[in-house]
This record gives sequence, C-alpha cells and structure tokens, in this order.
Amino acid sequence: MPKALITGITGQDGSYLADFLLEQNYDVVGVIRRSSTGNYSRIQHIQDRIQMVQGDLIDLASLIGLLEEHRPDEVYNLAAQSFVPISWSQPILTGEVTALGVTRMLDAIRIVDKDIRFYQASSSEMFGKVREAPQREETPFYPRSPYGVAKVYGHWITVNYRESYDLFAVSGMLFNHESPRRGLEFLPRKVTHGVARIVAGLSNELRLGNLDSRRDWGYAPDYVKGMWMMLQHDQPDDFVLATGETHTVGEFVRIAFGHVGLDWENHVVVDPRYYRPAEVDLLVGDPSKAKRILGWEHSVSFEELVQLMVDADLAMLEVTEPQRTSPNINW
Ligand code: NAP
Ligand code: F7E
Repeated sequence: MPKALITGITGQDGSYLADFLLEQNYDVVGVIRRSSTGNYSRIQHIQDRIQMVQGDLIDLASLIGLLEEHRPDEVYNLAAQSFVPISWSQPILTGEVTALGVTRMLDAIRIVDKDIRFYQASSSEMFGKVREAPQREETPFYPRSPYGVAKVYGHWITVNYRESYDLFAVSGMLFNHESPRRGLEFLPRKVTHGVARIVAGLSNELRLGNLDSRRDWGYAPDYVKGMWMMLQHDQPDDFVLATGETHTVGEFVRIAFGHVGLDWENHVVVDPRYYRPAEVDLLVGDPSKAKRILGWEHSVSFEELVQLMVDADLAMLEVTEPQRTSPNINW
C-alpha cells in the first residue's frame, strides 16, 4: 500500500486529495497544526481512515520527525497562508509559511529520504500582471501580492532542489479551483454562500470588491487528481492545471444569483474595502501540456461549477426547492 503524507489536509484541497488517495488504496497521513480549537470539518467523514499527526511548516524538526516516523512514498505540500488579502497585512508570516515552509519540507526530505516524491502547490498568482495570455509553464512570473511572491519562491526552490539533489520534486501551477468546501472568505464561496443566505432570508445584501477581474475557475476534485498524476509520471516536471476559459467576477455573481431567480443588481453592493492594493486583472491558463503528457482534463464547466456551489450552500442552509425557485418571494 503506498503511503502519502499531506500538509494542509484540513483545507479544501487537502481534504479532496485525501478522499482521492483513499480511493486509490493509499495509506494517508495528514499533518495538522496545533490550535486550541479543532478544524476538522472537511475531513470528519474520513477521520477514521486517515492518520492525523501534529506538525507545522514553520518547524523543521517536526517535519523531519514526521518523515522519519511515517516514511511516506509521496509528500503533497498543500499547506500555506493561502488568502491573498491577508498576505498584505501579514507578509512575514506569509513568507515564513508559504515560501520558507517549502524549503523546510524539501530539506526534511533531503535529510530523511531522497526517494520521497514531492508535490508543491504552486499558483497562477505567480503570473500576476501577466506577460502573455494564456499563461503556460514558461510564462515569466510577475507576482502582485506578498502571497504571489512567496509562491514564486516556493516554485523556484522546488525546481532548485530537483536540480541540486536529484529529488523527484514537482511544481503544480494551479489556477483557481473551487468547491462547496472552499473557505467562505474566497470570492466564489462568499458569493454562493451569500446567495443562499439571501434566499433563506438571513440577509439581503452582499458586499464585494472588484467585479472586473478575470479568473480561470475550475472544480477542485479535478485538480487534486492532477496533483497525483504529476507524481505518477516517470519524470519530475512542472505543469499548469487550468480550464483554459476566463470569466469576470461579475459573471460569476450574475450566474449565481440567476440560478435562484434573483437579479444580482438588487443585492450586490460594491465596497472599496474589498479592493486590493495591487490586483491580478486577468488569469487564463493553458493546460495543454498536462493534457498531452498526463492525460489530465477538467470535467466541470464554469456554469456547472457556480450552480453546484450555490446548490450545496442552499442545501447547507436547508432551503427547500419551492423557496428557491419561486419568483414571488419578497426578498
Ligand atoms: P486552504 O483551504 O486555505 O488550506 C490551507 C491549509 O494549510 C490548511 O489545512 C491550513 O491549516 C494549512 N496551514 C496553514 N498554515 C500552516 C502551517 N504553518 N503549518 C501547517 N499547515 C498549515 O487552501 P486550499 O485552497 O486547499 O489550497 C491548497 C494549496 O494550494 C495552498 O498552498 C494554496 O496556496 C495552493 N493553491 C490553491 C489554489 C486554489 O484555487 N484553491 C490555487 C493554486 C494554489 P488550518 O486548517 O489549521 O488553517
Ligand atoms: O479572489 C475579487 C478579487 O479571493 C478572486 C487563492 O486560492 O486563487 C485564490 O486567489 C477575485 C480577485 O481568489 C471580492 O479581487 C471581488 O480578483 O477568490 P479570491 P484569488 O485572490 O484569485 C489563487 C490561484 C491562489 O493561489 C490563492 O491561494 O475576486 N473579489 N470581491 C473578491 N475577492 C474576495 N476574496 N472577496 C471579495 O469580496
């Protein structure tokens, strides 16, 4: 039975990756950082089938100890301070975890067992103020936030350890991917959860920032499968995972509200509080290398993604079908 160690298992991607690896008959070890309140909601359904262990990307000794004790075949480094706006208010923490955390894990692998295969969760935020469209593996980086800068460091240290120590280390350059397990602070989930709250009568407005930026949005379970495919390839390489389509924040909002028969303009308030000091205006990825070499493809369209997220949030708030579709409700 192959064994995988996942950092960030309590997050969106970590939880889907754990689901996927269990289906592939992996032994899954999930790294949890100590906190005074548990944060296991995304892995509750599998907690009896995985091993949860304590560790932190800030603490090298904890990583070395985990690798020595559990001897994984594969390490998926998904842990990060991943919310872009926080990276301006906590730039040093973001650098410690999202950038130097990668070096700590790579160094732990170098020290304990150089045969461990390593996946680094790199990001389309590295392309930032884009130099070309669509963005591909060779597109030059121009990050626009401390988060993006940290991810560029994480990408290059992964490439460097691969070239310096002959590690099987890969960098997955993933474009935005979403799901009902997405954190409530990210735009897509903020919108779909906001729509569900309005339908449920719990609120009447949704305050958002820049509606004009464009993102390439896919469905998270497709992307975690791609991570695994990268580590099964016969040589370490870097891959873009994306849908190849781009949509504005405004389009996301319109479809989400439209799905429940509402006009977004009656509910959305643009609030400059949510503007960023520097914005990434346009992201659209070219996933052709991943398709050609790994056979990876996305399976959920943009519209399906928005709708499935709205439906999941409605179900979570236990909104019934008639309430959802009736045009006569006084919102
Ligand atoms: P997420 O939901 O924010 O999860 C982040 C995870 O990192 C959580 O499990 C968190 O633990 C953990 N973590 C944070 N600081 C840590 C530390 N110091 N030590 C150990 N664990 C720590 O993120 P996600 O959306 O699943 O994304 C997974 C990875 O892919 C991240 O590296 C992200 O930057 C990257 N990425 C995401 C996307 C996307 O669209 N989702 C696209 C490209 C790249 P707690 O639960 O304790 O906070
Ligand atoms: O913002 C705009 C905002 O926070 C998307 C992370 O997973 O993907 C994610 O980063 C867009 C931005 O994601 C609000 O200005 C408008 O243009 O959902 P987001 P992100 O910043 O693209 C990348 C690939 C990662 O690697 C990151 O870890 O939406 N926007 N109004 C808003 N965004 C938020 N959060 N909240 C708003 O009210």
